[in-house]
Amino acid sequence: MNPLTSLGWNASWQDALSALQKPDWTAARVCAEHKEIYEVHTGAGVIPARIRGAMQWRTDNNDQWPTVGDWIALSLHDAGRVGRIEAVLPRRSVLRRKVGQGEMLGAQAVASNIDTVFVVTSLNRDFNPRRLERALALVWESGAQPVVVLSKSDLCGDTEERERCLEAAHGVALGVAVHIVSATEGDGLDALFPYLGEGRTLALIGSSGVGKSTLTNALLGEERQLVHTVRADDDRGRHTTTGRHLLALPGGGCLIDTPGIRTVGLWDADEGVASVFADIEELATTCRFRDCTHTNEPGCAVIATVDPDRLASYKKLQREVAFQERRENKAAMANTKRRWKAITKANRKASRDR
Ligand SMILES: Nc1nc2c(ncn2[C@@H]2O[C@H](COP(=O)(O)OP(=O)(O)OP(=O)(O)O)[C@@H](O)[C@H]2O)c(=O)[nH]1
Ligand SMILES: [Mg+2]
Ligand SMILES: [Zn+2]
Repeated sequence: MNPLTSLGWNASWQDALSALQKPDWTAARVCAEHKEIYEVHTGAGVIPARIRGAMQWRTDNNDQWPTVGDWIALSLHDAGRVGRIEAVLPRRSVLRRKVGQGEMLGAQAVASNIDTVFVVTSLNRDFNPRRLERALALVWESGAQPVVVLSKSDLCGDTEERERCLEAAHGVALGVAVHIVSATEGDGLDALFPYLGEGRTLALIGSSGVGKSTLTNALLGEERQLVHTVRADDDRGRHTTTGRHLLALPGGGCLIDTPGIRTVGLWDADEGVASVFADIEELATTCRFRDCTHTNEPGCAVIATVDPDRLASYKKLQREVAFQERRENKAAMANTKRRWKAITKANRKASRDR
């Protein structure tokens, strides 16, 4: 089989490439991103590639920069030893995170064209349903399918504790599969294999130290990703994985290991929030008042039913989304104003010159 097919290349990607009408450009997939250089898989192997007219990309939407997982149109140079990224084919799914602060706030594509995202969280003591909720919102928004992976089951000897975590995970991850694994012991991995295979792309996200790279190595069947086994305080501290890497799996398909995201930033996650809290949104339709804020209104179906902690995090996420929308609108308005100013100026000059 064509190695690119194994990585997910298919007829509809071919159509997207053909539509560019550049017979010299060839298909490739971004495997890793360094400062100015990308590693891309051409089917014949992995080669370094630069991007066409860097300045042009930079002034464009930052979000359109090539990212790990992107299918790209590549031109080959130097007898095929190096490539140049000519275009990014329209993404089918994209995982984004919030970067920067204040006025510099923006979204960064973390990985694209993913089918399934393993949201990894450690059973150890790090387990935090609120964080899981946020990560799930991010995944729903990306267009990929989330799966919860509770890791390090070997460190959680207490069955009661395990049950509690499992129940809590099911509670926030409605309709999402939850699996318990130990990557070091090899327990529970069988249940993960159905998500892998020819043409499928998997990504792993989760806090630093939860065991994403250890799981990656276990699924690869070889030690490809660096893991600090001596790290005693294994749920905190430094980030071992520093970049995102797309790795081909021996049984077909590929996976993207990511560095731990310290805080899962939300971006344009309105739909994501709605999916995670589908039950609340559903209940809200039965509140007595249509604009019920579920705070202290009489006849509120939400307060009566939903766990207060869960309701609080629902509201917090909603506020966060609303805040980001306002900020985006502001930025959009400033942009329009700037453009109008330029147009008016040009018009004035034109009428003066006439
Ligand atoms: N006991 C046990 N330890 C594990 C397991 N999985 C990972 N670890 C340990 O947890 C620590 C962190 O594992 P990593 O795989 O590097 O974690 P990571 O999520 O990739 O972390 P970052 O790359 O920093 O985001 C290491 O010391 C691993 O040996 C497991 O299933 N059981
Ligand atoms: Mg890692
Ligand atoms: Zn209500």
